[in-house]
Amino acid sequence: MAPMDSVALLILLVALAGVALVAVVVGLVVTGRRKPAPLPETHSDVLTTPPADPEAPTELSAPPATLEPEVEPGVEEPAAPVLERPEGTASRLVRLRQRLAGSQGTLGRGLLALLSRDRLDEDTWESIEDTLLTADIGVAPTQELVERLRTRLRVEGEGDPRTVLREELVALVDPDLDRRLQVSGEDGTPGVVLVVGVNGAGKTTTVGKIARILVAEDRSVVLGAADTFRAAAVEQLATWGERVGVDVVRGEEGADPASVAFRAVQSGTERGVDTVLVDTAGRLQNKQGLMDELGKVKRVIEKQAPVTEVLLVLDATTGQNGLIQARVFSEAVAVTGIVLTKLDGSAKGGIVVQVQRELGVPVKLVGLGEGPDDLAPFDAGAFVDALLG
Ligand SMILES: Nc1nc2c(ncn2[C@@H]2O[C@H](COP(=O)(O)OP(=O)(O)O)[C@@H](O)[C@H]2O)c(=O)[nH]1
Ligand SMILES: [Mg+2]
Repeated sequence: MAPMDSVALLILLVALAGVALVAVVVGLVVTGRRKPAPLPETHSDVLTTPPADPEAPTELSAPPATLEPEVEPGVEEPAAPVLERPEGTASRLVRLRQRLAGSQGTLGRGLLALLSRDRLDEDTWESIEDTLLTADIGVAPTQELVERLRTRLRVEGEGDPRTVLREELVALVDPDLDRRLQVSGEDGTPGVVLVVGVNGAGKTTTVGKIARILVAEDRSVVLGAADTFRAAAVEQLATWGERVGVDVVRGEEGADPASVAFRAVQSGTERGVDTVLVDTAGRLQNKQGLMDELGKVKRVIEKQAPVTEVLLVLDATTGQNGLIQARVFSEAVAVTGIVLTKLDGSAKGGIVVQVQRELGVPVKLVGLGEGPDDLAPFDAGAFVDALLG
């Protein structure tokens, strides 16, 4: 090879290397830069009353777009998560009502078929009673309902069984209960929602789902991972938070749950967020232990801000067992609302009636699936319409 050729080849190689380097750097910058997070849709306040002070300047009240850490061009970083946009209220409700009708429809259809028979004889009334009991409505409410239906359909001879059944079921579920979630605080403190219930009921999932709804309504949220019993529980909550850009206050595995709850509310208060959601452990070792632990969590939180809502999460598929557990929890801490989860996997929607009676507290939310947006506010009329199809 002639010397001139070698020089030319060298120059060519250097040039190629330069082009490759530039390409790599540009590639890094481009892939490192994330799409701006979509702004959450704003929605009617299905769940909530307006935030206490929407003007309060806070880190978290800014739209999620600003929550993304800045990326220095060319500096390698693990791919940052793109914030999810929680589903809007309108489509969520349409979707979840269909799912509710899917899981509970057989109950309503069964009742309607029985009530539409030409002759409402004793056998038919017995079948109606069985159908109601199977759906976990409970003995006393079943008897009341059957009595009312008998009177109206047989004695008074009212015409349309569907209309009568609808009215009586709605009355049983009680449309007058206040089912709004208290997610706002007063006097500059955040609303504090404490979530309790046995292991596996769906507490952590529900906290995550509520956070998404609040984010979709442009509210600022902090999560407290006060289930310090298992490290996995903290990670599970952290994942829910990360997906929508909500910060999670956590402690070491085995840390005092009350101290984590305290720090979460402290952090939320300092930042002026709208709502702090506190997840708890569901160990039901014994009643005294549970009372001590939950009582302490609540007391410690209330050194800073009142707990505005205590939600008891109850798995709808657990029937009587779930009710017994619910009673224990409601004795340990003053429950203000019930979240009935896994209604998608159970035809026993009648548990709504029973648990409200047992605890004297309204069902405020229902879980209808494992998806991140499968949580709906409970509404008596909509619920009964889903039953009746
Ligand atoms: N099908 C269904 N599964 C649910 C629902 N809510 C929670 N789960 C599931 O129940 C399991 C336990 O939930 P988790 O939130 O960890 O319960 P925790 O122990 O009370 O915190 C998880 O696999 C959830 O996906 C629901 O409404 N429907
Ligand atoms: Mg949990």
